[in-house]
Amino acid sequence: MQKQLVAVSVVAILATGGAAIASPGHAPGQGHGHAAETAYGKPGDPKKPARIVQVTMREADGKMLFVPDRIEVRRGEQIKFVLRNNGELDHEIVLATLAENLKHMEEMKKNPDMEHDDPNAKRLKPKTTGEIVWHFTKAGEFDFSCLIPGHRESGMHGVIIVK
Ligand SMILES: [Cu+2]
Repeated sequence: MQKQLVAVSVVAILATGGAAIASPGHAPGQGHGHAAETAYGKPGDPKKPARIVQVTMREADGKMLFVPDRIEVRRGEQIKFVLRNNGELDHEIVLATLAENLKHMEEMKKNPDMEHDDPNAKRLKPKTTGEIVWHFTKAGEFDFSCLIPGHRESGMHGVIIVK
């Protein structure tokens, strides 16, 4: 019985350690005390009301784009981005500050298979849909981009204005 208890607590410690390692390592702006808060807000709560904003990803005439590419938000508003990839290629959306996304884009060039499973990002295969719920707690101008190498440069970015 005693032995079993020890085994259980070791497992618990390992599980906790694993979770810490699995937390987003390449999401700048995090880790300022409150874990999830960033310069552009924080992950939303799906149980709370959210305004739906549909964003479509696609390619057109050698360009790649988000429709719309300009989204206005009131500070404090929670947005549910309803995402659809209408293109022929994989695409992703990464919400961040412009500086962070530009830096991240360079990292992606070195490591193109980097997968984004963070609350501020979603990667979609062609003809699939997804969602991001984000709570915009801070005013400012932020960026959303597809950081798959070559895509942002082909036009795949937009601006979120939080007033
Ligand atoms: Cu893309």
